[in-house]
Amino acid sequence: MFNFFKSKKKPVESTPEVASESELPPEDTTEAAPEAMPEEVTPEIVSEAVPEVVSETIPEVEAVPIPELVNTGETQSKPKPAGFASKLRQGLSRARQNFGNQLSGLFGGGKIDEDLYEELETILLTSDTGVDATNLLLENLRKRVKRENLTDAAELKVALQDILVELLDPLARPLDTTAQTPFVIMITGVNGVGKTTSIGKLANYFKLQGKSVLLAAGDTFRAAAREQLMAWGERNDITVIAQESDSGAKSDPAAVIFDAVNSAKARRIDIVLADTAGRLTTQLHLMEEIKKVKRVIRKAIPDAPHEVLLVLDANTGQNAVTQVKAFDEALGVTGLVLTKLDGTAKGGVIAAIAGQYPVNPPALRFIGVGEGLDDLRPFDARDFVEALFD
Ligand SMILES: Nc1nc2c(ncn2[C@@H]2O[C@H](COP(=O)(O)OP(=O)(O)OP(=O)(O)O)[C@@H](O)[C@H]2O)c(=O)[nH]1
Ligand SMILES: [Mg+2]
Repeated sequence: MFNFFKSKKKPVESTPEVASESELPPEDTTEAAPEAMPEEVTPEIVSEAVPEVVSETIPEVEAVPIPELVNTGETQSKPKPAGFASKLRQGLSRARQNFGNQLSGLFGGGKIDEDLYEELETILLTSDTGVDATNLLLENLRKRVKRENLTDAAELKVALQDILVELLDPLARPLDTTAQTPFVIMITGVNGVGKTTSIGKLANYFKLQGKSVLLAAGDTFRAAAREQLMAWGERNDITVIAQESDSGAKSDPAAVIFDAVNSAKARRIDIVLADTAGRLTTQLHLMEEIKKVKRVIRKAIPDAPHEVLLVLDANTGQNAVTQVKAFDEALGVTGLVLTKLDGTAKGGVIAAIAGQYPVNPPALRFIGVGEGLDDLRPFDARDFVEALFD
């Protein structure tokens, strides 16, 4: 289950409601107790009056015009799709050129035989679809060919599209943020996958729905991470809770996020988006740290975080599947965000994830197709497949 809430930034933060670690209730007995919060950790509310914006880590965010359709050599007889459908098409142009063009070669005509299935298998595997999903897709395609007495390869395109939609549709479960206030979303994932950027885009997404949003700068590890999030806060005109930059102390991400959640509670903010530092699943101490963050959030709100969003980079191929398993084991992932689909020529990674979970697949909440504020949207299986090849 996933939910999000956003809050509008108040003009000037006069009274930061900062909860120090001394206010933390005792740990649950069911889980390992987190280490005591360091004394120095006193996150503060950083209002939009943020002095500096670290521009080199942040892409320029400007008015987002509807992008032109990329000419991929396909005949564009259909009217130009509007809004995100257009962005999605444009974002997936590399994957479409690669995957779609190979398929059109295959489905150009001729008879359906073993050679064709073999060639399709190769195309799927080299598009990051993974062995399980590829086998499943081929099996379902064969069944359909038999059931519908298809004989011409040209008829396979629509059949494959339908079968892919069937595979991906169970992942398309949108995030409902309405049941709790504040709705606390913890963002996690390996280094550089697009966590912080996705938070900026999500803040914009929720704000456009009229929700109030607050950001928690829980990446206290990487240099400039705080400034990067503050810049997104500034762009979205929302409050960011962060540790003082000049404290010099090694801060505790759990304490920062704990304070942010309490602040959101006090101010009746709809959605808290908590950033965390990137970490490899093999860095066991960092995986322990992120578990602690989750436990400490529960001290502020017992059923929070309401959503644990794992961000995945579409370019990582099969590694994405491994990441889902490892983060889920550590944290109980409730939703996925797949970023950088615009940068990949493959795009089969969603199917690979679906192929791993024939029952109860993880929910793919959002996909990212660019660096702009408006480049992240809820996942829709049919739109995705049609943008991938048509
Ligand atoms: N093309 C493209 N770039 C993206 C997308 N999402 C994020 N990026 C870029 O990926 C880079 C890393 O993004 P961050 O948001 O800093 O990633 P992160 O996971 O927070 O990184 P760490 O905090 O260092 O672990 C930045 O240059 C982003 O602009 C996307 O959907 N498409
Ligand atoms: Mg980050």
